[in-house]
Amino acid sequence: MPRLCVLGLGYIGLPTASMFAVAGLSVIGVDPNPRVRAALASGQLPIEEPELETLVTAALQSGHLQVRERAEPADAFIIAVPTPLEDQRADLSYVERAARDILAPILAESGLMPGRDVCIAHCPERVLPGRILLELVENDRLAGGITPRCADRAADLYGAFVKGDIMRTDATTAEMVKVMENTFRDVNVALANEFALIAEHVGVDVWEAINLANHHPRVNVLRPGPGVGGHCIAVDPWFLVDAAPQAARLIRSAREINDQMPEHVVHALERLAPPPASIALLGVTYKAEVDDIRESPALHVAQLAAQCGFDVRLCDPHVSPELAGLPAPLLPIEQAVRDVDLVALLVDHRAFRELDIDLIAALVKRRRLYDARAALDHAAWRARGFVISVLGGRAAQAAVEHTRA
Ligand code: SAJ
Repeated sequence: MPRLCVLGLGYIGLPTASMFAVAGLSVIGVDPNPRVRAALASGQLPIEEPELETLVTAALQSGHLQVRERAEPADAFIIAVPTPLEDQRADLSYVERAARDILAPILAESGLMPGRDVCIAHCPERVLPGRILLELVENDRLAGGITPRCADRAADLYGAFVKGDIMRTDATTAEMVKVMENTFRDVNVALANEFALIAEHVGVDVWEAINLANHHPRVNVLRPGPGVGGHCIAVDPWFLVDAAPQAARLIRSAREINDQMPEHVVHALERLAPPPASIALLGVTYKAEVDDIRESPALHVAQLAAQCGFDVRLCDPHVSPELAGLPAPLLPIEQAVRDVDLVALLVDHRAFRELDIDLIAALVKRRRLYDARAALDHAAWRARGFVISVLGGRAAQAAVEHTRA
């Protein structure tokens, strides 16, 4: 069995390293962050992901996965490090540093030729946070080699645990496919968000309209919301805009529409309870049931609301209270809603959908609710006397009139 070294033990590197280890490979998992290594050493997970704890525990207990600060000699290396967005361009410095650390000394000392003597491939990860383990195994995946032989070698490696098809291509096409997939989703969410804005103007409930439209056999409108976040969908389309600014017009517009949604939400909040009203924002992460706040639209809403003069409190059971740099205090639900003028749902975590409405009604100062995900049981909230406004909802305007009256 080959020996493998995985650089980066984050959302992708940790599940990938563990999968290979459980499949029987000897895996060195490398992360320079001492907090990540300490968490794993004490049996804690540095990230939240369903079923991951069981997999990582099995990998560590088998002895096949060993966690280290630095890379060690191996037959194959997988680089799984971040590519954050800097001024709408990818910051590749982590990838470059990892590649330099591993490859440069080997190539300099040995005179080996990339593609001939050392195989290099790009195998972009396309798993969905929340379903990572299932999709790592079941999804079809890309092996993008810098030569056909490199693609074959990468496909052989991933064949250790992937059940989906492993499709061979070149490295650039592999990256184009990944970015196109995320752009496809971004543009489709933007369309749903644009429908929501239009529906508010014409007095139609967008949720009802989408539901009806989706009965058409070739239509699948996605869900409007407070914007698009996460480390990929909110980021990848900019790479296409950067590569061909003149051609990427629809893609740029979609990005702009999604990026403007937090502002739209804050305007709706202002209409329901003008600043300096106190407001409890439910949800900080970029989507439901994850702990990831990268590019989170909920965070943008919180920042804008604070700038507008709202007295903002945040609540998110998936986010650690130790997290620094939030724009407002992160509080348990009872403290977050106590004496507030307005409660706003930004992320449809199950914990919020199952809230004790009587408790919330008893704690708030004024019973006003904004639902940016159409995720709550509005009849139940209304029965407790809440005035409700829903993003893209017909009731939005009526609620505003009612509040003014
Ligand atoms: N969103 C909506 N409405 C929707 C769907 C999503 O507002 O109907 C928002 C979410 O709230 C979130 C954002 O879009 O803020 C992205 O969420 P997501 O669940 O669509 O996707 P991610 O970012 O968690 O994962 C995506 C996936 N890509 C595609 O589905 C094409 C995943 O397969 C990729 O591996 C991942 O990006 C990645 O890392 O590239």
